[in-house]
Amino acid sequence: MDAALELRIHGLMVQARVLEDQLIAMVHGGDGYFWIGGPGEEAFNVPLGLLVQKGEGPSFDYLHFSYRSSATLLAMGAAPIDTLRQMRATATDPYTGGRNFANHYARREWNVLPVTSAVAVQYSQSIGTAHVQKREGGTGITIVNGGDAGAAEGDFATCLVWSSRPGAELPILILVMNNHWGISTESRTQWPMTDISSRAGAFGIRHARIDGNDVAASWAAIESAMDYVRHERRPFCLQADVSRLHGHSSSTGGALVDERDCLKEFEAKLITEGKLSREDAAAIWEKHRAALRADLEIVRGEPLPDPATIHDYTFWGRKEQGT
Ligand SMILES: Cc1ncc(C[n+]2csc(CCOP(=O)(O)OP(=O)(O)O)c2C)c(N)n1
Repeated sequence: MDAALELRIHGLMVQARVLEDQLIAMVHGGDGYFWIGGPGEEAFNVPLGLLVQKGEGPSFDYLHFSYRSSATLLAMGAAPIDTLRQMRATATDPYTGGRNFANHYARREWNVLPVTSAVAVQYSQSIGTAHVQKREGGTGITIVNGGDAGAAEGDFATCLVWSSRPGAELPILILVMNNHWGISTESRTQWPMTDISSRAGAFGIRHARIDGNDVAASWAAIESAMDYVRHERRPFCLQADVSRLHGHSSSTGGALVDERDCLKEFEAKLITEGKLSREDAAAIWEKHRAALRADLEIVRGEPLPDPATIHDYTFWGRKEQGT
């Protein structure tokens, strides 16, 4: 990676981290109800977002994300204010109209399917878009990610089975973000293996495990796995070992915990290598903090959903409308 790309990644990582800090503060300050998000996954999630083939329809990548994918969305070009809107559950939330938790995105024009709170179901759903892409040809792929604990669900096994059928292999990049926890269950008490991606080996699926706290390792692994899935039209399973820097969610307090911090490490590396000065780094943090403070003021002035719309987008609402 050249220095310009590294600096771009650093800026997005800072923006993503500041956004998550702001979301946690919103919950503590009464501007939201529940936080769950991705601080500690930025070194992997930002490169992922920059490498996505973004657009609508099967020629582009379909994205089945988890609630910790905020940095990927930002790297794809999402506006941070929209995440604040979802946190405050305003009518202006473009993802769900104020109807779901923060970091539960959905964007049709970028093939971002709705994030669900029920863990791992995305692994089953991803088979559908990958089937379409297999049929259509082209270079669009399906990318699905989820956590280490969720990989124990049948949905993950379903994904391995359906993506590897001989002669009907699917173009899916299957990601497992291993933060070593499922709420309060330690990964080592759940899994006999430390590399969950190795389960894909039993299905003849290529797989790899990387240090997801390392930007360069993440970039290289994602680029090469994507290249394989795009052109061979076969699945690849990649595990990224990451941190969970503020615990599981606001349900466990949301306080900072003592784990490796990919952003601290990356920023220190850029400073040591003379690619970034301490002053410029501080200015980048402050720029994003100030922008988010201003965004929050805007969002505080926006309306909540009209109670009359409560049945919109529900099966009940469809019945009422006779459709
Ligand atoms: C099907 C289902 N079972 C249980 C839960 C409760 N739950 C929410 S998050 C979570 C932990 C998931 O851990 P992991 O898959 O490792 O992802 P992480 O949150 O650590 O990123 C659980 C058990 C749920 N949301 N959905």
